Amino acid sequence: MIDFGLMPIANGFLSPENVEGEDWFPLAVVVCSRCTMVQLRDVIPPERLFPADYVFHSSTSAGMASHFEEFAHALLREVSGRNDAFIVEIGSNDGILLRHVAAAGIRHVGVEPAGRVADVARSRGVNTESRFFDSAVAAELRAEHGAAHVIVSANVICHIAAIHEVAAGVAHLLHPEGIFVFEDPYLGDILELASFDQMYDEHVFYFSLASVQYLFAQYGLEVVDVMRQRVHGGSMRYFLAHAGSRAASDRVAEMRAREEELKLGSAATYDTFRARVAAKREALRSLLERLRSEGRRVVGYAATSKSTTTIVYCGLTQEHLEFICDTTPAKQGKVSPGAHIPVRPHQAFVADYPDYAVLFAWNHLTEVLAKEQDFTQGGGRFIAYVPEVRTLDATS
Ligand code: DWN
Repeated sequence: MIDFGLMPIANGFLSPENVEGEDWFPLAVVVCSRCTMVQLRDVIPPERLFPADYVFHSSTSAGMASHFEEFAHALLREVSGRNDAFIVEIGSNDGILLRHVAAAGIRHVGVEPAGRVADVARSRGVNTESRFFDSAVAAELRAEHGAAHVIVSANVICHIAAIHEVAAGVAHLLHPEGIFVFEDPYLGDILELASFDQMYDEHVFYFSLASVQYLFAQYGLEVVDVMRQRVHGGSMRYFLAHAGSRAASDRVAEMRAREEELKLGSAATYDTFRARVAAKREALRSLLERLRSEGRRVVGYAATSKSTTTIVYCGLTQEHLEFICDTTPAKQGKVSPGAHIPVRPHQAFVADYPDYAVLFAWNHLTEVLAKEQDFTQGGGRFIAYVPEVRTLDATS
């Protein structure tokens, strides 16, 4: 579908003294002709991508904190009235969701392999096991705690190359009347927005309803509802249950009909996507080249995972971006993967506003614009590249 060539590890922020010998891996996304699953052609072992000191903390965005609070309360309503309720989260990160379940006194386990974020979750009262979820872990959890009434996962299932292990584990662990709810970036939105930067080593799968139905049906699980979500540039929340245990909402058939219109099985769909992505690369590069020739100061705003694909694919260097500001302490003082652009604290941005800031956290646009009014009202401009390359004015 699209071949980005070689890429460094998307979240592999490096100390400046360690840039020699950085590893590069092929990044190409392909489409299964049988089930239309869009997925990475080559995968990197998860231990390499999610080490103990993995740098992404879910709680870095206020918008995401309130999204997960609402999500947790919806799940709590699902189990209300059950005094034996048991909720499992796959990839619970720093406990952004499960802390609300813990606060409600509901039995729960978060399965989170990355040790540092798991410790943050524990400090918030979340029962956390630092392991990769698979069918063996599912069997152990069921033996120890009983079947789960809710299994939940957000922005995690699409990261797990061993997806059949996950599906088998969920089918085994899920209570006969239980619900498995997960959300991930939605292929329909990625194609519509040409958000090519969602494509990086951690995102193994780019789900559609069709591909999710095909996959989980092999394990006796059926999609009974879907809900579109605005987060992360457009996501889909899928609700699955043991086949025949719940009636499917009309939304499932409606969404399938919309996907037929998207022509996810047609090569022409991906040809269009590839052409739009290539045009965006040229537009972003030429805008930044022009600003450089005019002597404008430009920085990157947020050292997101997505920024690695954008920076490397578009051939951006410190000549284009003086630095990237980011609020995550573990990224500050490091350099970006591949291009080795310095990552500085947010204070570096505020202390000496640049003329322009490339918004790598475009999925948090509303939150960022609300908190950066001093920058925009002082004449500073954000540059966005999703859905198209453009300079945002102060009222965007
Ligand atoms: O799937 C994934 C998603 C959910 O989160 C992961 N594979 C990793 C991660 O992706 P990302 O890094 O692209 O996520 P975000 O939420 O778009 O960006 C987070 C980064 O942006 C953090 O380093 C913090 C930074 N940030 C910032 O510096 N200022 C974020 C916001 C909102 C800000 O105002």
